[in-house]
Amino acid sequence: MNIAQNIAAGLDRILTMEVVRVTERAAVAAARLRGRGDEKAADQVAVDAMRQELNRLAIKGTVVIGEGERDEAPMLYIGEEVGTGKGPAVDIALDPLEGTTICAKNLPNALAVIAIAEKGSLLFAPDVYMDKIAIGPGYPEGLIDIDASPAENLANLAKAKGVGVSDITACILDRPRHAKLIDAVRATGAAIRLIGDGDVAGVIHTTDPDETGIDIYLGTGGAPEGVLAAAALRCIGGQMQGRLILDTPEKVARAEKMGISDPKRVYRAQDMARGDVLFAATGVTDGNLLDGVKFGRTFITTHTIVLRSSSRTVREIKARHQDLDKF
Ligand code: VTB
Repeated sequence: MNIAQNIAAGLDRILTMEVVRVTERAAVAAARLRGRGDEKAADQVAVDAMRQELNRLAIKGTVVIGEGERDEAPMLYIGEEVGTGKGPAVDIALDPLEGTTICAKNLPNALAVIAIAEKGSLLFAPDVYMDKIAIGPGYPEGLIDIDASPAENLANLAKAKGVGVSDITACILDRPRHAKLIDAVRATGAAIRLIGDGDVAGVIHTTDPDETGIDIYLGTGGAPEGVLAAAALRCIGGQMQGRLILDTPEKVARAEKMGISDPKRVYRAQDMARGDVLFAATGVTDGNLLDGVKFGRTFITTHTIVLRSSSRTVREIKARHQDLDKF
């Protein structure tokens, strides 16, 4: 496909490289505030850096998943137009610092993330919880089911992997609301990796269990993070199901306003991120898949993963930034 055809098809291929700079900048900015115990400050610098870089991209972009509604987020709010305005019309889901608390505590797996998709192809998810289940690639479609018990899902996964359930590790957010889920998983003999935050990374980790040690993601986390994770899985492969938790009339009404008519609908990864999708994540703190930003004496090193659904290419980019004045 040549560039003109590519633009016509939706996403410009050049964007795949250009987008790296966006998450790199956000990650470097946040990493300067790693371990300072100030979540807000780390998030703010990441937002500023991401927005600045995003506005240099040759796109006509609209933020559909961002820092919040316009009245609560001054920058990268839902509906904000970003990019130079010249280029493909795209929808953008982003989280300049996914895992603000882990960054503030300097714990593993804080990321700067973005997904860019053809206009109209990302789920407009309200900022509510989403029940999620995800596994990596290479398993028959339908192996996991959000409505089945954890025991059933774990047994089916173990069987398909050719191991015992006790060889399976589930990743779950460490939250009181997950007490029952945690008990149910432990009762099967499976191991759990409890994470403090960062379920985008948690879901992505299922795509490479040999490297990350995680086979399945279970539990409820943010719905916006669910769409970001779904975008990544669309590119790498794997299966995910999510259901919004709309447990009050106010949440149902909010979702309706965003075009969600069936509050109980189960979304698969391909329903949350349709069409051609680009996904990029740069490590802020060291993690299982990505290294964190390293500040050297003469250069800064960043580690980024860039994915594209149409080609399913997984690129890892380790960059040395020598022009330190820019950062
Ligand atoms: C997760 C996690 C985020 O929010 O989505 C979580 O990925 C869910 O909300 O890093 P609670 O913290 O209320 O459980 C974060 O922890 C923070 O946005």
